[in-house]
Amino acid sequence: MAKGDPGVTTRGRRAAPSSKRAATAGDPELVQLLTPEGERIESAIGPDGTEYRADFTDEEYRGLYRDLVLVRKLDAEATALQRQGELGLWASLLGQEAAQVGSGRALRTQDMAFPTYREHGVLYCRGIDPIMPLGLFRGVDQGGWDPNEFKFNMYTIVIGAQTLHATGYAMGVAMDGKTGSDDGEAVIAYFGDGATSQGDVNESFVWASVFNAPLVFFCQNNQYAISEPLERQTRVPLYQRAGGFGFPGVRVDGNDVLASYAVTRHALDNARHGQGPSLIEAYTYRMGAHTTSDDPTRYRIASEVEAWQAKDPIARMKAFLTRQQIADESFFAEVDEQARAESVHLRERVLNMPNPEPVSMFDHVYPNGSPELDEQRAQFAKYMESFEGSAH
Ligand SMILES: Cc1ncc(C[n+]2csc(CCOP(=O)(O)OP(=O)(O)O)c2C)c(N)n1
Ligand SMILES: [Mg+2]
Repeated sequence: MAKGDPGVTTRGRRAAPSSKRAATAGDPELVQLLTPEGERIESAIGPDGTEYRADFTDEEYRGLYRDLVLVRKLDAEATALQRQGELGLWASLLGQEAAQVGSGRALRTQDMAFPTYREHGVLYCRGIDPIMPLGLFRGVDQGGWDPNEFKFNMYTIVIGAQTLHATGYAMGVAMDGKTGSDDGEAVIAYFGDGATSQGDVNESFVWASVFNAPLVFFCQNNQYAISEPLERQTRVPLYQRAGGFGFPGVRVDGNDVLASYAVTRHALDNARHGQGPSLIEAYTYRMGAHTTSDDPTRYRIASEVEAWQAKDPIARMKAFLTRQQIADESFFAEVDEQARAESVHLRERVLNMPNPEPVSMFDHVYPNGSPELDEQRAQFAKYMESFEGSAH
């Protein structure tokens, strides 16, 4: 989606005016700009009094919808490929599209992202070929994209570890004097609700805070860490943890792409201007399994999933576009057709991915190689040659 700077306006710390909607009915702690029914809320007030709004052009609204649909379709294709034995594993983002597209589109070109293993939507927004994570989960490469080129680090499966990497990186950004202006750099670290119990994440909070690092901690609270429910991670809303570490926290409706965008853009801009870290808790739900190795029917009930299906991030955007006459049936059909064509293309390319030569495992260990590695490679090549001609 081509985007200049959509009208994200925020006003700092002031009391919520009664005419504005501070939150959704029933939950006074959730920044929301689009209800599950697709009703647009003009502005929302965060816990520190910040007023969030996001006014896009019609084309930008349609672009966000297209992103959501494409990201979901490609993810579904990857799940199907795993089921057919073409991928070793897949961690689906089903239900988390708005949190990822909203925050991913809020990044400016110079901003750096540190993902977990589920950020396929953010990866897509960074302009990375969506086949890249499929190569990783097919086991034919280690990820394959250049983190510096796309400003999107490698997937990290060790829970919470990337928050430390992001903190060190963000401290470096500040030390290099790259903050303090509109062109400043900001960093975003993604992690899950379960990860908030990890020492790494809490240590990152401490370091980012005391060094005033330009870092946005973006927690997708999808209610589960595999089978472990949120109630086993915390007794307080996760965003409130930030206060104890000395930086602001906000909870956003992670199924609302507009609010996810507005809150993330505001936090990133604060960071790039030298105002330090913040925590965003994107309140969402993992509608599918943890990964294709998981069976969620063992630990959660169907009615819970159904309740969240009613809050579907794509359905509410579609309802909004229809209600406001920003898009019609022909647009929705065209997006569906694009998604179908791109997923077919993805499938064809995955099936044609070459298996790596075993000796290639020695590549990329060091940027410039090493004599020891050269020796090991030569030994291994000789070993592999010994099988040539035999049926092994
Ligand atoms: C350090 C570490 N411990 C355990 C695991 C196994 N593990 C993989 S995913 C996961 C749950 C993570 O839950 P959450 O942080 O909520 O992220 P989600 O997958 O729900 O997005 C666990 C425990 C791991 N990968 N790394
Ligand atoms: Mg989780």
